[in-house]
Amino acid sequence: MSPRPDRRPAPDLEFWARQAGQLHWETEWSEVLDRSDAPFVRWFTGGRLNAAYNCVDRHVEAGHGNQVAFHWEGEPGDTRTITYAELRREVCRTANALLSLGLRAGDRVAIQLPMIPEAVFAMLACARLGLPHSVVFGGFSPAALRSRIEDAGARLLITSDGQYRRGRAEPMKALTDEATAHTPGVEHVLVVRRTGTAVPWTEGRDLWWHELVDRQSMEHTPEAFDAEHPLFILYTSGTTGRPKGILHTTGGYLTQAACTHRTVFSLDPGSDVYWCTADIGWITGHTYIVYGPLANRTTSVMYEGTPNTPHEGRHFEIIERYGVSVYYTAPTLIRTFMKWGEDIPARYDLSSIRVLGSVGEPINPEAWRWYRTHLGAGRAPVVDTWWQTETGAVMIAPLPGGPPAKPGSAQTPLPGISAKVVDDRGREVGKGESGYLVLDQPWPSMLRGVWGDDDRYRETYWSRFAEHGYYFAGDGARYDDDGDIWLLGRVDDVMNVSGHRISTAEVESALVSHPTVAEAAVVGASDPTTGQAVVAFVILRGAAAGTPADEVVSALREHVAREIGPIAKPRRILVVPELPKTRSGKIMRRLLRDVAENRETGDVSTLADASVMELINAGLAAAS
Ligand code: 6R9
Repeated sequence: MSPRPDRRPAPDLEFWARQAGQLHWETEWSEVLDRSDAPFVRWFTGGRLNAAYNCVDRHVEAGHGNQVAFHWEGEPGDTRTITYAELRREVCRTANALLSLGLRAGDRVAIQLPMIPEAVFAMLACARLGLPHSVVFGGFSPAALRSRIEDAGARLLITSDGQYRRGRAEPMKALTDEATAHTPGVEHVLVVRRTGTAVPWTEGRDLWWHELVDRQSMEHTPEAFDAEHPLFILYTSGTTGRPKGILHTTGGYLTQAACTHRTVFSLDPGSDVYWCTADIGWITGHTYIVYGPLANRTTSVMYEGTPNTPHEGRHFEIIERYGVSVYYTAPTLIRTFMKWGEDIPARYDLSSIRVLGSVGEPINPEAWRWYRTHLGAGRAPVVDTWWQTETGAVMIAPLPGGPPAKPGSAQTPLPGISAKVVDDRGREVGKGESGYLVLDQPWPSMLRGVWGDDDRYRETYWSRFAEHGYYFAGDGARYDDDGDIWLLGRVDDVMNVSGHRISTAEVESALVSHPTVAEAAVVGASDPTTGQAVVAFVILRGAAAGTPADEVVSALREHVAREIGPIAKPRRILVVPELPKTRSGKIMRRLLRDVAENRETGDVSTLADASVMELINAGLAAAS
C-alpha cells in the first residue's frame, strides 16, 4: 500500500534550506522537514553541525578573529572587550574543563549566572560538547532552581559567588547551595568569582572557575552533532503550577535564530553595534544575545546591571560610548524611561541608532512613539517582534524598509512563517476581527517538546486545534483592515509582568504553601509600567485570623519571593472572606480582575453564589 499523500500546507522549504545553507554543516541534511510523527517534527534530517563552531570558530577561520564579539560592561563600571579569537580561546578552555569533569554529550548542565562573559562561554562550551544547557534566570529562588535542576537531571551547575544588583554585591552561591543541598545528581558546582563575596564551600564538589578553566588548553576540536541533537532546555511558566522545560535542538534553531536576527534588524556584521538588553536567563537572551548574533558574526554590547545604576542615563551612556546602532529591549523598560523623563536621553548622543526593537509584550502606541522619538530621532524604524520561548525565534515582525510600520502592531509573519487568527473552532477570522493566534505550519526553531513530558507537549500546544493541526500560542490577536496582526495579550492564565511570564497557578501554589493561607487566587491587573502586576486574593486559615492584615501581607509577599523569585512577588495581596467560583468550582478571575483594576464588577450570573462579590467588595471597602 502506498502511503497517503501529505496534503497539509507546507512551509517554504526551499527558503529554509537556503537559510540553513548559510551555516557550516559537517554533513548536509537529506530532508528539510520530516513531520511523519507530528506534532513532533524534525528539521534538516541527517544533517550534522556544531553550534559553537558556527558561532565562533568559523569567523576566526575566515579572518575575523580581531573583530569584537562583545563590548562587555559590568554594573560597577569595569569593562572587557572580547574579540572572536578570544571568545574562541575561552570557549575551548571552558569546553576542556567540562570534559575534565567527565561530562559527555547528552549530559545536562544547569547555569545560573549574572550577565557576565562567562555565561556566554559556558553556554557555548556546552553547545560545543553537545551538553544541553538549562540556564536559570539569576533572580529565581533556590526552590525554583532546585526544581529545574531536578527536572532536567543536571550533573553540573555553573554559578558565581555573587552578583551586582543596584550597586550592591548580592550573594549567589550561598543561594544555589540551598538548591544543590537537595539535588544529589549535581556532581560538581563550578563557581565564577565575580564579586569576591565569601561563599560556603563543599570540598570535592565545588570548583573555582579560575582554577579549573584557566589552566586548560585553548585548543579544542569540535565534533559535529545531529541537527536534532538537544541544544538547550529553557523553563517557562505554563497554565499549571509546574514550569515546562521547553526543548530546542541544534540545526533548525540555529538556522532561524541567525536568519531572523539578520533580517529583522537588517544587520550588517561589518558595521553594526548591536545591543539586546535581555538577560541570558530568558529566551531572548539565548536567541538574540548568544546564538543569533554570534552565528551572524555580530559585534554586541553586553551589560551586567540594572538600567538606573548608578544613574538613569546608564543605557544612553552605553549607547553613546559604543555607538550602538541596533537596540533591542522590552516595552516595560521603554515605559520606565518615559517615567524618568525625556530630558535624560536628550543629554546623550544617540545618533548612531539605526533600528529599534521591542519584545516581550504588546507595545502600546504611546510607548512606541516615545521610543522612536527619543531614542530613534523620529526616524529609526521600530520593529515589534512577536515570539515565544516555544517558537525559539521571532515569528511576526515588520521588516525595516517594508511597508510603513503601525505603532503597536507586530504586523506580518516573517518570510517562511505562517500565522493565522482563528475563532474557537479554528476558522480564520475576517479583517477587523479578533480571535486566537495560531501557527499553522511548522518552523525550524519550533520547540521539539516539553522535557520528559510528551503528553504535556501535545496537550498544551496541539490539542486546542487538533483537527487543524495548528499550534496554539496562547495569545489573543486581531486582524486590522489591512490584514495586519495586532497582539492582544495572553488568553490563558499566564501573566506578563515586565515581559516575564508568570503563571497564576504557580503564584497560587506558592501562596497556599504558606501556613496562614487556606486558598488563593491570583490575577494579572494592568499596570502602566510593568504591563501587568500580580494581584493576589487570599483566604486566611482560622488560626491566622487574629494577625494584623499588613503583617500577613508582607510575610506572604516575602514567601512568594522565596518560593519563586522576586519577579513573582504580588504587588497587592487582598485578604478576602470568599472567592468567586462557578458551579463547577472554577475561580472566576475575570471578576477578581475587575476588583484589582478598580472597576465595577461584571456579570456575576454564573457564580455559584452571586453574593460573594458583594462580600468581597464590602470587606475591602471596610479595610481601606
Ligand atoms: C520572546 C518572549 C512569550 C509571550 C507571548 C506573548 C508575549 C512577546 C510580544 C508579546 C505582544 C510582542 N509577547 N512578544 N506580545 N507583542 N511583540 O517574550 O518569550 O517569555 O516565552 O513570552 O510574551 O504573550 O506569548 P516568552
